[in-house]
Amino acid sequence: NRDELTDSQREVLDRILANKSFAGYEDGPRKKLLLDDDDRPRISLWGVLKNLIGKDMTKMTLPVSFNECTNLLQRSAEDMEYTDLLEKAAAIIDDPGERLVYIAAYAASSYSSTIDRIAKPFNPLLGETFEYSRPDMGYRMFSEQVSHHPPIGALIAESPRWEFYGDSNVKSKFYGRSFDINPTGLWYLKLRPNKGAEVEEELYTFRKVTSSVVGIITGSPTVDNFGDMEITNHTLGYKCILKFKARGWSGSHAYELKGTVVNSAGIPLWMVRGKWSDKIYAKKLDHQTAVTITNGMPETGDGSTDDAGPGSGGSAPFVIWKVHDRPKAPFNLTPFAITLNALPERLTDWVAPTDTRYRPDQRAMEEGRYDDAADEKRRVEDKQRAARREREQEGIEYEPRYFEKRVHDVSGQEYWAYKGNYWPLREKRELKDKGDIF
Ligand code: CLR
Repeated sequence: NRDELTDSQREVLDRILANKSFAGYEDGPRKKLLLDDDDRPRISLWGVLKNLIGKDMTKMTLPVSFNECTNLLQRSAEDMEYTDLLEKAAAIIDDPGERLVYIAAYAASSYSSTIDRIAKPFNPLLGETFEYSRPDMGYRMFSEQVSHHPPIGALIAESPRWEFYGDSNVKSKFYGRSFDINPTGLWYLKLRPNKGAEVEEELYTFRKVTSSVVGIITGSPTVDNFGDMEITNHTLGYKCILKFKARGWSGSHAYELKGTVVNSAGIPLWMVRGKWSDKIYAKKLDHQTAVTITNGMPETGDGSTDDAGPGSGGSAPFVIWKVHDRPKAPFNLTPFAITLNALPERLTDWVAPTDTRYRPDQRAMEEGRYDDAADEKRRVEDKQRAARREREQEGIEYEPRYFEKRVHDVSGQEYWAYKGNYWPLREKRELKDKGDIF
């Protein structure tokens, strides 16, 4: 309901609609792939990786059977799966501490999609783009590969109540025992709470934790996600330190996370606890519990791991996030990931020629044509190299089409800012000649 929106929320809604950002998406999200089963040949990871110790992912040429049918731009787009948490935080949560609890759950939720996905996403080509609109959820998202070495994908998602932007500057290295992936970019989240909130707009930032493929030598590879994530509300000074525990030797700490929300004075107000694979709980701390905090982490005392536990005070824990069901699917994709690469007839009128949906190698992979996928992958990568050589010969410096480097006025850090030009070009159907990379 437009009347219920604040001025700034309404402004965004009007811009999204004026650009006809939902045109082409009328058929609704795709429910299944063409394939019922991926039937990829099973190869020993260690057998292939043992000669590649010390290398990063971009310098490994692996057989396509190590790939899944997505790419890194689409893996970043998977951050949109649980944006209902952002909607909720902005629309109905008045307490800024509790809002941060929802933002923390959102930041953790994207890791649920890493389970059983031991496969290499395709590397986006320089200048490749990926758009994704969800009329049913009220947002539009756009991303572009802005650098090839190092691989950097910039992304912006816009909705009346929130805006999410940043870049995934992925550093990876194979250490022999484990394969570590560090997305080093800073992510920004603008939240526009509903009428009546003490602020019109809040800015949050956070960095992703380390993802790591472990169990390679033993033949039971698993993705683990671990490290500390600091989520900051720059507008009100609240902070949440969210600790992702490493699986450990026995796997006894698998998926666990816990964190505390503190206000600008450092007083702990909320506790977050749970598993990024399953459920996350929140618990409001009372004054009593706040005092017993030791080195920043509240102790519940009962040692429980899969719920927040009764704790020693404050109100009862409640579930704020629960993972979506995951029926068996090719490449172990989540139902959300399945929706990403769909190219219904009516969408072809709108998307850029550089959109991932037109990538022939990924399309072949998705349809189980693995030899075609390998051939096409080689062809588009050759084309990318040829374009780079041509630029070098002519002394042309590559400039991304839709994002540019700027210094952020709040974080003071360099980031990739959306130039604002993709959706208007799309609206006027002027994308047809914008790039030939496949
Ligand atoms: C994790 C969630 C983040 C974004 C992100 C970036 C890079 C992804 C990572 C996620 C998950 C694990 C990942 C990684 C790139 C490579 C790695 C997909 C999605 C896979 C598992 C490495 C496979 C190694 C091969 C040798 C098989 O928000």
